[in-house]
Amino acid sequence: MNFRFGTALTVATLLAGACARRTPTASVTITATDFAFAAPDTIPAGLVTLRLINQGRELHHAVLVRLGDGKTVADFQAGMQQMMQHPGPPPPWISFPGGPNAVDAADTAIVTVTLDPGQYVLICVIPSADGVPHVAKGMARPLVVAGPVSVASAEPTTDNVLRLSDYDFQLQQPLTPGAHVLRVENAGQQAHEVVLAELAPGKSVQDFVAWEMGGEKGPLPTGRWLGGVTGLDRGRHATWAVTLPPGRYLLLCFWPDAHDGKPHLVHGMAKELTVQNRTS
Ligand SMILES: [Cu+2]
Repeated sequence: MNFRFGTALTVATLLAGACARRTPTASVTITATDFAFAAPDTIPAGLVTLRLINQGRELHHAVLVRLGDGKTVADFQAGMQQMMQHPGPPPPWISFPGGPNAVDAADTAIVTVTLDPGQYVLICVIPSADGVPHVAKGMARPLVVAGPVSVASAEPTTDNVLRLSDYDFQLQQPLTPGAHVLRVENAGQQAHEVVLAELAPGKSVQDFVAWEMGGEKGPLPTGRWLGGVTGLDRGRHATWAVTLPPGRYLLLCFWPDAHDGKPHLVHGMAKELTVQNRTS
């Protein structure tokens, strides 16, 4: 009894000591519905964990867009109009620090990113069955990231690294079933994203690429969508927490190519992988 009490006290003291040395990472909840975001108006700069809760019926994600100095939300909307008429890379005055990628209804996507102070917009560019991206149905919400940057937060501990390049996904080690925290690095020249989708039974990566190239018609060749990291500029990294049941999955990047405007998944950023217990 006394021993246990003493142990608990020691652990509590150690935890208190550890917490006192660093500022805890800020945590922000973003709720997606069909078709709106609920989120705080202002969040602190620095390391922040973003939890996207999908309370809608459709697939949603939260792309974080940072607007260049002097640019307004109205400028951004005009830029989006332009992009919808002429698909291609986004305007040069916006940047992408990463955000929580697509999850199904009732699921949550969790990423930790470093945000510089500035004016941001949260958008969902996933299209509905009518082909209209959710951003055009109301899924755009301004967000102010206010300084100063808190310096003491520690990055989450990770157990694997996913490297994005032009045009590939490289895992440091194979993914196993269970809970993981991945460091996602963009080592390419262009911005990239990663989203993980379960393959529907009997479907392959070729079926997915064919579906995308065919204008996204007919049923998706996928099952559950399990999040990832939305648009991430070159040289940046984010941390992605995901729990994986065993199965067959796709890693995908839909980012429009700087040269031909096609989604990166047709250039090789569609990778099939099997998540299974390692046999010893
Ligand atoms: Cu890409």
